[in-house]
Order: sequence, then structure tokens, then C-alpha cells
Amino acid sequence: MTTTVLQALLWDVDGTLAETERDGHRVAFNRAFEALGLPWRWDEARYGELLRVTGGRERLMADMAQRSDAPGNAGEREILARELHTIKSKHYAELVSAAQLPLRPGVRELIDEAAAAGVRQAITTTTSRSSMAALMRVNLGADWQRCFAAVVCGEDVRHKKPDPEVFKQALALMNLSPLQALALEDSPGGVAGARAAGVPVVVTRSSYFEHADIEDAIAIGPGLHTRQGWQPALAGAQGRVTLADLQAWRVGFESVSQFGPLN
Ligand code: XBP
Ligand code: MG
Repeated sequence: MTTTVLQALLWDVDGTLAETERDGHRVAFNRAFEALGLPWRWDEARYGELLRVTGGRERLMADMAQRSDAPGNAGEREILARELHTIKSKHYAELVSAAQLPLRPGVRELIDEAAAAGVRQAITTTTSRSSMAALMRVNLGADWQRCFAAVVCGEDVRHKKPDPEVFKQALALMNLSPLQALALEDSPGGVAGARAAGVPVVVTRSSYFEHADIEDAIAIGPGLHTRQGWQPALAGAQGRVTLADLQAWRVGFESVSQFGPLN
């Protein structure tokens, strides 16, 4: 059985690169409600429920569909959701620019290691380009795009995760087959999307999806900063998750893969 070298990492943003939801997106949505004089506020628990809906505008629509004080007409709700989302995105960019949302530990190290090893990297996210770029700029610098061969965001696809479109588009841009890549994700929707595209997935648990049922990952653990608490287990207690670990998980996956050998 032959195993190819890992050729690309496909990075999810929210929850995987950074813990953006509770103190970033959620706060920005609430500021947008406030800016338009709406009494609506999403507390942490409600926002956790709403995370089942991917995409900020879609999330607003889902919430409004359940409110008696939202516009009754679907067209009016759509207009309001767009207006709120524009305001929300500005507030989100302000929040991340104030450096309140750092990358998760171990992320920067793996990005740098992959870049040095010639493993290509892509952003595969549901989030809007402006919000993603604000986060990347503040954490990786103005030339953050140098690290990424492809960047596919919410507005680039017709169907957001759990649809596989974002992953398929990134693979097409890099001219890679699914099994030459590995996705890094935190949510059931993200895992479902990557798997539907045929891409193996490693999951780093984020705060909102700490206890979520996730079945289809080749490895799952608490974060890239630690070798402890991973399934399958990693040898050695000290240090972070490395490219070699990702490659080893892929080899293990290959031996039990329902996708067939990596090629
Ligand atoms: C992230 C999301 C996003 C953000 C909000 O999902 O669901 O909708 O919460 O972003 P994933 P926008 O991590 O799977 O990509 O408001 O910019 O849509
Ligand atoms: Mg995510």
C-alpha cells in the first residue's frame, strides 16, 4: 500500500483557527441589534443553539423566524438580516482588530511548520471574507495571504457548510484530489462538509462544540497545542501536534479507510 505525502491543509476559521464565536461574532451581532434599536440580544446559550445554522445572515433569519416581534414578511426579514449583518461585520472587524481574539495555541506553529515544509494551505470557511481577513491580518500580519494558496469564504459558495462546496472549490483551486488534503475543523457541520467532499478531517474541539457528537474524523482532540487527550493517542506527553502527527493519522486512516488508498 502506498501513502502519499500530505500536500495541503484546509483550515476552518471560526472555532479552529481562533475561538471567535462567543466573544467575537456573538458580541458583534448584539452590537448590531443595539445599533438598530432592537431589543434582541443573544446570550451564550442561545447563540450555542443558533450555531447549528451556519452563516451569520442565515443565523439571523433563523432567529427571526422564531420571533413574534420580527417583521412578518419574509422579504422584510431578509432586508433586515442584510442590514444587521453589514453592521455586525463592522463591529466584528473592530473587535478582532483590538486583538481580543488570538489564534488558538498551536495553530501558528503548525501554519509555520507547514509553510516551511512546502505543504500548501487553504482557508475553507463559512464566514464572510471581511471578517476572516480582519482576524488573519491582526494575527498573521498584513501579508497573511502569503501562507495560503487558496482562500474560500462564505460569499464564494452557493451553499455553505455542511455542504461540501467550500472544500471542493479549494481543492479545485489547488488542483488537488480530496485524499491529498487534510481538513482541520471544530464543528459537526464542518466535518460533514469535508467528509462529503471526500477530505479526511482532524477535529480540534472548540468551546461551543466540546461535547458535540462527531463521528467521522480521523483524529479528535482538545487542541493543536497539546499531545494529550487525542484519539487516536499520540506518543509522548510533551509538545504540540505536528505535521508528522497529521501524516501518521492519515496512514492509520488509510488502513481502515472506506475511501480506499490515498493517491
Ligand atoms: C462559522 C460560522 C460563521 C460565523 C459568522 O462556521 O458559522 O457563520 O459564525 O460569520 P465555520 P459571518 O467555522 O464552520 O466556517 O457572520 O461572517 O457569516
Ligand atoms: Mg468552525
